[in-house]
Amino acid sequence: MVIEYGKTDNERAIIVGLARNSHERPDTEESLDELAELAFSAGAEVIGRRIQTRSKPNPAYHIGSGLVEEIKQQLAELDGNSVIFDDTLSPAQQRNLENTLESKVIDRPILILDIFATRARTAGARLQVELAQLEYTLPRLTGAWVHFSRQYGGIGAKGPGETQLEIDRRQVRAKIAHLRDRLKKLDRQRTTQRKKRQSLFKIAMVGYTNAGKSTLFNRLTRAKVRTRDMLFTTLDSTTRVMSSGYPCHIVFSDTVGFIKKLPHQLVESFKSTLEEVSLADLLLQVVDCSESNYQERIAQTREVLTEMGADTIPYLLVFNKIDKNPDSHTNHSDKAKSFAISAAEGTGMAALQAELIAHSSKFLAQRNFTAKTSGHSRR
Ligand SMILES: Nc1nc2c(ncn2[C@@H]2O[C@H](COP(=O)(O)OP(=O)(O)OP(=O)(O)O)[C@@H](O)[C@H]2O)c(=O)[nH]1
Ligand SMILES: [Mg+2]
Repeated sequence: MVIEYGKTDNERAIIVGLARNSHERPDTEESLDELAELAFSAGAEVIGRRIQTRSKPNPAYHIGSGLVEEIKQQLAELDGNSVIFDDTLSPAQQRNLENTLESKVIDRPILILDIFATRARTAGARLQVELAQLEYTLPRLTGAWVHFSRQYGGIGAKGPGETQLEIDRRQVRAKIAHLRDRLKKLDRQRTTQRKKRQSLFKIAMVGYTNAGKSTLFNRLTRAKVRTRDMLFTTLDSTTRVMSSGYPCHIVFSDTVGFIKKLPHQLVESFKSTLEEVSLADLLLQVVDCSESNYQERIAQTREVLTEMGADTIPYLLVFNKIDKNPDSHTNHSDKAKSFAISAAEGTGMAALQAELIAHSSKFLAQRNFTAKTSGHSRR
């Protein structure tokens, strides 16, 4: 992946992951690769990585206290100033680590929130990110955390809004209520638009970030949504209605991608953006099959869909980027129908579109049947 964020905000970080046993180590390695990519996207330079195998996280420090000391030394030797953990830290763990390491301590959720904050462009996305950041920060508003996060700045201290994160809990709660209120107003507009589309067949792209959802969306609708080789290019939803070549009008939606350990505050505050997904009649689950761990990513996407209550919506697995990896798409254990395509080159699109036509015909027949029968029952 080409990462564009060369500038580093002077953030020099050691990244840290835990494996429960030796079998889990390769997974932790992969997860740390992704964490490094996230760190780089957020403007940090990764100067070291550590993995510890232990059956249970240490309640005080997440990792063992011996490793904490080693990391402290390594930070001093390499002139590092922050440590990024792959797992969510409890407020107490974060506080203890910052006090002992005397440096900034970040976890994966705060890193993801930070990237969202940098990428948010539209009013809706900015409000939603700010809300998620405040929800995440609220339980962490202790003297020590505020002291460190304010002292160090950089990752974890960025916000899309015009105001700085307030340090007083009461003020934060009031701000949360205010943001919810503003979001509700925005939602009303979205709801009106959605109502107009209620009776149409709705298809939404879902999947891991950078899988090629927007590229597929553009190919299906001839839209020009921004696509890039970087994490979280799309943060808002785009919708296009198509009829040419289909038996009825189809509403296609492109929206924000998922990632492993997506902070639940983000899922919660992006609820309205993600309604394009939860209200869809069919999901196209886009999978980048050129990634070695694409199987795991299928499962992680399904997990987020379950969290959103969208796991019962029918879906097709769309294995994308077959131009990079022509064979791997056949290896999957999922029961859903699958298609192998290259959204970039247009390969395999005919079979996928034939399936969409079949689904929309079925939808149309069902809608007509329902209209007829409910008409009879009224008489
Ligand atoms: N080789 C190849 N690259 C592709 C294909 N489809 C998409 N890409 C590239 O993959 C990168 C990500 O594509 P996007 O469409 O932006 O992915 P996305 O899933 O919308 O990503 P986010 O919005 O960041 O979640 C871009 O650089 C695309 O050009 C494909 O079929 N083959
Ligand atoms: Mg996209």
